[in-house]
Amino acid sequence: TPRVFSGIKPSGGLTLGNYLGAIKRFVGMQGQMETLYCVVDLHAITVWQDPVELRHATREVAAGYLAAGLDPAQSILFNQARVSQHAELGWIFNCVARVGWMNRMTQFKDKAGANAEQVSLGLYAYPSLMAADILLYHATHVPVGEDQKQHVELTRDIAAKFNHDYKVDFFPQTIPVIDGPATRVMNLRDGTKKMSKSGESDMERINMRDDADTIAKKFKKAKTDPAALPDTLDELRDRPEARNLIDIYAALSDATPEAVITEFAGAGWGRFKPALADLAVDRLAPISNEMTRLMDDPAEIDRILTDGADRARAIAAPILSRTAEIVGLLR
Ligand code: AQP
Repeated sequence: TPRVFSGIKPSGGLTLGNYLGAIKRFVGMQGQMETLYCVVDLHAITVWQDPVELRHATREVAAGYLAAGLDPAQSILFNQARVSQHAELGWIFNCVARVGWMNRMTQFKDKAGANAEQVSLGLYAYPSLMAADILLYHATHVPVGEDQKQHVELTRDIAAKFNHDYKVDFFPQTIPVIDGPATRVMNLRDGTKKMSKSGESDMERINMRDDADTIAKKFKKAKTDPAALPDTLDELRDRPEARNLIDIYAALSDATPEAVITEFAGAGWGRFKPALADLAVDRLAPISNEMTRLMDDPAEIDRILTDGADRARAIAAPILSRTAEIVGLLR
């Protein structure tokens, strides 16, 4: 049976990249298949987090899920640390995955940079825990942004190697679901880097909870090139910043980038950027306001997450038990 799993790290405030690349698409899959959406706090601590801020960010990601339209009656919403089976299966997968596989992960190289000896062992093993997150539920579909494609492919490799090593047909081959115009929302100041929660400058990103003035200012200051908007998508090949703003407009308005180009044919950035800001405010403000309302009652968020964790555990526990049995662990 098809089953969807995905998650977001509570490593800061949610960005427009998280919204378009993940949450908006999570909502679209709800009701079509069984859906589990996790706040992956164990992944967040691969980089040091202030404990008070981590608790806040965990609840805030959950608030973002709820405010954007995820419904606890239709989806299982929970945080990873409440379901201990994630860490347990993660360890088993650390023993299945190969060091050479981890060495090929481009996200690790990007995040560690020249500092690879000093980052946590957890950051290095992150993709193996992510494989556990997915396979603990035998999830078949994982909606993610383009940046996570390599990790989902690694998940498939781990499943295949486990099945091969233990001569079983136990873990499924998961499909990464990467579609739509904004699977890789780029940094507003550098169109060759992705927009990240923890990027250096706040001007690089739109946060889901930015107010209207901030959103307008950030788009106004967003890097572009001197040329006007193009007539065809082809012209955008070497203009990553321009391409990014058009893709964002397309994703927010559920249109194709081609339709956006037609709509703004001949216009300059002076007309396009304010229109983009208005559109972003129109889409984000209701979600942001609802997040603020939800965050006033953290006990209610915790109740939803605890209930979701109980339901997630009911699926995870038998799969972990069976995995341990296959491996030969006495429990
Ligand atoms: N810029 C983006 N464009 C499209 N999708 C994105 N996602 C993240 N950034 C973009 C998608 O959001 C989901 C959750 O990602 P995550 O928060 O778990 O991890 P990340 O990709 O490492 O996100 P950040 O924002 O870059 O966090 P930091 O800065 O803390 O490392 C994923 O599906 C991801 O594809």
